[in-house]
Amino acid sequence: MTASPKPATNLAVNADRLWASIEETARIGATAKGGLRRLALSAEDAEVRAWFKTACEAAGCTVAIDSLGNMFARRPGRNAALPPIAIGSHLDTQPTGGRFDGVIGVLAGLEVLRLLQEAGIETEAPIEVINWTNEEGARFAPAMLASGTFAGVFSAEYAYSRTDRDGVRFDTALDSIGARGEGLGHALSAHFELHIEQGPILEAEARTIGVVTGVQSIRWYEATLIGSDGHAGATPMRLRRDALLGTARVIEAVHRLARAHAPDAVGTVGLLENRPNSRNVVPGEVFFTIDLRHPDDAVLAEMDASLRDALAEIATADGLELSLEQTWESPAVHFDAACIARVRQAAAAFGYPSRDLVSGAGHDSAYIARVAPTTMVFVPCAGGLSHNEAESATREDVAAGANVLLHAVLATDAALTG
Ligand code: HGY
Ligand code: MN
Ligand code: MN
Repeated sequence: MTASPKPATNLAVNADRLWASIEETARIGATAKGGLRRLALSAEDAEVRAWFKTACEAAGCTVAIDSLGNMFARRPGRNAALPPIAIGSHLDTQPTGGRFDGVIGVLAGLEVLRLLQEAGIETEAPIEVINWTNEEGARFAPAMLASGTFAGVFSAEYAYSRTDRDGVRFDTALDSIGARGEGLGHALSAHFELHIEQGPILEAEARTIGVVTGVQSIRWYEATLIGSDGHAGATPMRLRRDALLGTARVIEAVHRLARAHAPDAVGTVGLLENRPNSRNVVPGEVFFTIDLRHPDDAVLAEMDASLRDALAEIATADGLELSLEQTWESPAVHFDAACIARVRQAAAAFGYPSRDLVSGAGHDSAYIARVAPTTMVFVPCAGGLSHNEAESATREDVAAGANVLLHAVLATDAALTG
């Protein structure tokens, strides 16, 4: 490939081609309501991974897979000694997920590869588009498990040992779709991620681009309340130890705790297994999860203490046994100032209205920020809706986000060349 002239600033992605790729991959794991079910390391995940590999190879890349199944589509640059500039996100989804969460980040990366190949532009550094395994944490907790392992936050053994709610281990699932590659961890010159905001701010303020300055703090818990199974007809109310009633009180307490730290705190009980779950048995045991978040680590630590007090009080008052384990903590993240500035400049160069914001959702970039200069680009989604089959974004906004991503990457490459 011959050296090419400096890319024109009016270089823009092919919006139709990018949208067509989103539509094409949306058929893999499509749900009846127009969403996606592509759980990590499922057959649907395997199918979209194969699609992604073929598309990247057609765009002139080599595709490597590491020991966690992370996929790296690398386009060579002039200087092979430079670590690649990465564009990463995820192709796995929630069980009733949307067609844009994670997907636009990976497919916008593919569009950048296609555009550079079409325009015959040779960058100084290699460009690497990454599909991070199991970002959602819906099947294997915690979220961002594979990018966290790449960043050295978790050991590979820990990641492999994580099981889904059917008891299937991560490594067993990885091997079941032939997604276990080799090696773990390599240098990156930078990491950029395009994502829908998954919240209401950009749409409400009619902004096209979110300049993401960081990610809020997250804590996940697993809990079990144990009471006593009983006959729904013959057990007097005063003698019951109803674990589901206790769980209902916990759910109310979690909501009260988040409201007490409004407007930034959020709290969710999202997964619940009621046992024996029979219509005429007083529930004797409930397993459930708690997700607490706040932009400030110190406030989240206070919320943690209040949560523990509240749950202990409920268990005592209802005569229940409580086991509560914090299973994940992802501290607040501040992204790289130079990368943020390039996103801001690229948005301004295209005349896209933008604003800074901190991500409410977790992302692979939160962990990759520990090992490489990292930031994110947000675009609006309708009603701020996400993790919902009705999730939607416009073709224009997705293309705008991809243009900002493209030029932030090219500006990074120019800085590396300089
Ligand atoms: O949980 C999250 O914020 C992300 O969707 N994994
Ligand atoms: Mn996501
Ligand atoms: Mn998600």
